This record gives sequence, structure tokens and C-alpha cells, in this order.
Amino acid sequence: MRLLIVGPPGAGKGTQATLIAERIGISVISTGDMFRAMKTADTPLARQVREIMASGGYVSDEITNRIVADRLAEPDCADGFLLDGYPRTAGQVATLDALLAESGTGLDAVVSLVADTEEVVSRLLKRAEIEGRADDKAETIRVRLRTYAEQTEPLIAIYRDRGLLREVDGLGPVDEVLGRVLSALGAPADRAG
Ligand code: B4P
Repeated sequence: MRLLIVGPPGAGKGTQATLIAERIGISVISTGDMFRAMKTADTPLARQVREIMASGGYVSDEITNRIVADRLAEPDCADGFLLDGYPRTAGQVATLDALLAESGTGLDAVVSLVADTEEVVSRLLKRAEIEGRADDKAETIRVRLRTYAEQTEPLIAIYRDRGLLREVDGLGPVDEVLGRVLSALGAPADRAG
């Protein structure tokens, strides 16, 4: 299956992506994780990415599209993948469309995790206490939510119009949310299945 998972910061995209991919047997491609993996590198690109993330903004389409195109070309993505946190801009939607068209494939579904602002802010502030992520400070969370509302939320309509959207309530225990996602995808809810 070729899937996307979208939602506001803190909706649980990363949390669910790992579990969904494990159940379905596909690789997760998380642009957030790929950028965070640059944390320790001391290159101009890594410094630039670190600064953008800490500010709550988006890394440029040029950089993001390039790393995703390289990753999708790897053999483990040939038969399926779950893109977590990409595309986030109209330019990224266009690039993904072109990449899939080149390979003669397309998306099977887009999971939209729905969670209200109060809940996502409280989750991110809690994560700040546990993990100390530079972008989980209260002021940065506000910027991230604004960036999401301006640049990413409008993209959901594109996938709704294409008939690919599966809206899932992201509130409640992680395993319950997973059950809802799997059922929205028509995938078996238990490991044995
Ligand atoms: P991401 O890594 O995608 O991070 P996120 O939106 O904060 O988190 P996510 O929704 O995955 O939440 P999570 O499961 O962790 O992006 C980080 C940054 O990278 C962006 O701001 C941007 O700068 C850059 N970036 C990434 N992709 C980009 C792109 N395509 N273009 C440009 N820039 C890009 O969950 C959050 C917390 O909630 C966790 O602590 C988790 O344990 C908890 N949680 C999860 N599910 C829960 C539940 N059901 N109940 C209670 N808590 C829950």
C-alpha cells in the first residue's frame, strides 16, 4: 500500500505511522525524523535545517523534495510505503504527484488524523518535558500550528477531492486510534490477520 498520514503537529502522526507500517509491512518515511537525524551533523545544510525546525517553520521544498525523492527510490519502497509528515505544502504535493506518475503508481489512501488544538498543545508540552525537543516550546508550538493551518491544512481538500481521504479521530488511547486507522484502511485490526 502507498499511504500518507497527515495532521497537525502533535496529532500523533509519528506514533501511528510506526504502528500502521508494522501491521501492514511497509516502510515509514518520516521527513521530521530524517531532519532530526541531521541533528549531530556539522554541515551548512544541517545547521540550516536545525534553525528552521527550532523556529517552527518548514524546511524548504527544494531540500525536502530532494530527500524524499532519494528515499522513495530505495528498494524497500518499491511495493509500498507510508509517508509521515510529507507532503506539507502545495509544492510538495506537486512533486509527489510527479514522482508517483514517473513510477506509474499512485496513492491508495491518505489518513488524516484529527485532533483539536487544546489536545495537541498539551501533548507537545508534555513531550517537551520528556524529550526536550527544541520545537516543543510554547511559542514555537504556536508558530508550528499557524504554519500548519496556513500551508498544510488546505491540502487535505485536494486528497478529499481525489476520493483518497480517510479521516480518523486521533483522540483517545494510542491502540484505539490505531484500531480506527486500520479499520478506515480496511486492514485487519489484529496481528494474526
Ligand atoms: P514532525 O516530526 O512531523 O513532528 P510533529 O508534527 O510534531 O509530530 P507528530 O504529529 O508526528 O506527533 P507524534 O506522533 O510525535 O515535524 C517536525 C518538524 O520537521 C516540522 O515542524 C518541520 O519544521 C519539519 N518538517 C517535517 N516534515 C517536513 C516537510 N514535509 N516539509 C517541511 N518541513 C518539514 O506525537 C506527539 C506527542 O503526542 C508524542 O509525545 C506522543 O507520545 C503523544 N501522543 C501520540 N498519540 C497520542 C495519543 N493517542 N494520546 C496521547 N498522547 C499521544
